[in-house]
Amino acid sequence: MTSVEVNFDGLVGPTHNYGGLAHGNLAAADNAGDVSNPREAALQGLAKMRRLVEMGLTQGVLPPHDRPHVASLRRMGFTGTDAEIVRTAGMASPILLSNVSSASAMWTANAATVSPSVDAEDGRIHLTPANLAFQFHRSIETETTSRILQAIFADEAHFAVHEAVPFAVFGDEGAANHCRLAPSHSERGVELFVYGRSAFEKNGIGKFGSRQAMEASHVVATNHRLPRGGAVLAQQSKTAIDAGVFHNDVISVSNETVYLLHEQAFERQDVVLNALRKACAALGFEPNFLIATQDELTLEEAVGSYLFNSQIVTRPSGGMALILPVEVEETPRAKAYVDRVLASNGPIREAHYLDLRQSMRNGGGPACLRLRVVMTEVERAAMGAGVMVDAAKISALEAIVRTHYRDRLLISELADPALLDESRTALDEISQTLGLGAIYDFQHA
Ligand code: SUG
Repeated sequence: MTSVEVNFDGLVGPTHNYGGLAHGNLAAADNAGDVSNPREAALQGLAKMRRLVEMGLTQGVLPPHDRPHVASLRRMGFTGTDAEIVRTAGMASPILLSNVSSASAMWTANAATVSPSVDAEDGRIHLTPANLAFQFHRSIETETTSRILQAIFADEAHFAVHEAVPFAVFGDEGAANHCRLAPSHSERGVELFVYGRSAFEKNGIGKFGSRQAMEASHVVATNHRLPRGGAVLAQQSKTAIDAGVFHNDVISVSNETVYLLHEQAFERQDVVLNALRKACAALGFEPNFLIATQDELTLEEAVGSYLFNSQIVTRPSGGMALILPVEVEETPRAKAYVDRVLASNGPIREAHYLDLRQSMRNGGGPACLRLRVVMTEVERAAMGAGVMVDAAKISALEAIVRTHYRDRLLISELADPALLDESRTALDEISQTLGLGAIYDFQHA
C-alpha cells in the first residue's frame, strides 16, 4: 500500500516567550528575557504549513497546550481561582510561572516517537509520547500530548498510542532523537534511535548533561514491535552535545534513502554508519549518506545556522526538497554546503528558505516544529479529528491567531490574568476548528 509522510506541525501558543529555560540550547539561553511576538511566531509557523501544502505535501497540525498550566500549579498546592493561582505563583516564584507558561509544545518533534505500520510486526502505527523528563517546563507536556494523540489516533485497529516511558531517569525526547531510512515511505525501513547517555550514568556528564537515555530508546523500540534488524541504536557525540547539539535533529536529518549529517554527529561514527549500511542492505537498499565534514562546516556553524534542523520532503511529482531556516542562507558556509548537495545530482533538488525567527530564537527550527507520521490512505481516513490542514483551514487558524494573540510579550507579563483569558479563548476556538473535542482541563470546568 502506498504511504505518504504527514507532517504534524505544532501551532505556536499565545504565551510564546523567551524564558531562557532550555538547558544546553544556546539560542534559548542567548535570547532569554527578550520581548517575544506570539502572533508573529504562530503566523510564521502557519506560513510554513501553507508552503508545504502548496508544494502538494500532506500537512497536519497539533494544537497548542493550555498555558499558564494551572493544573500543574494546583498539583503543587496552589489554591484559589485560576487567576489568583497564576498571580500568586508569579509573586512566589517568577521562574516557576515562566516554566508553566512556556509554549514549548510547539516543537512537536519532541511530542512523540512514531513508527510507521510497515515497520511494525503487528502492522499498526506506533506512537510513544515523550516523557521530556529532563526539563520541568517540557515534562508537563506529556499528559496533554497523550490526550491529543489518543483523540487523533483512537482507532486501535490501526494505531497504538503507548504510555510514555514511565521512569523519569529514562529521559525520552521523542522523534527529535529518531530517524528512519527506507527505500521509500511505503516500504519497510530501518529506524535509528539516538541517545546521549545511559540512565545509570550521571546526568551531569559533559557541559550540559544529556537528555536522552539509552534505556528509554530501548523501551520505545521494543514497544513499537520493530523486528530484528529493524532498529539501530547510536550514541550522540559528546563533543556535539557540548557544542549545543541538545537533540540529534540539530546535527542530522533523514528522508527515505537520504541521510544528511555532520561528521561529528555520533560517537564512533564509522561503526554507526556501518551498522546502518548493513541493516539497510538486509532490506535490499543502500542508504545515501551526505556528510558535512568539519572542514567545510564546524559544529558551531551547524548549531548557529540550524542547517540539519531542516526538513527533507519527497515531492509528489518526484525529487526531494529541503525546507531550511533563513539563517542557513545567511551563513555562507552552511549555504555552500546546501549548494553542493543541490549540485551533486542526487535526489535533493530544491532548497526553500523560510523565516521562522520567532521559534529559532528559542532553538526551534523547521524540523523541531513537526512530527512525522508515515501513513497509508486507509490510516489517514481512520484518524479521529480534523487535524489535517488545507489552505482554508490554515486561513481559519490565522484568523484566530490575528484576533487573540498578542504581538508583544515579556516574561514579566505572564501573570496578567487577561493573558490567561485570551489564551483560553484562542485554544477553545482552535480545538473546535480542529474537531478535537474537550482536550483541555479548562474546557471541563
Ligand atoms: O527543548 N526550547 C526547546 C527547543 C526544542 C527544539 N526541538 C528539537 N530540536 N526537536 C528545547 O530546548 C525553550 C523555551 C524557553 O526557554 O522558554 C525551549 O524549551
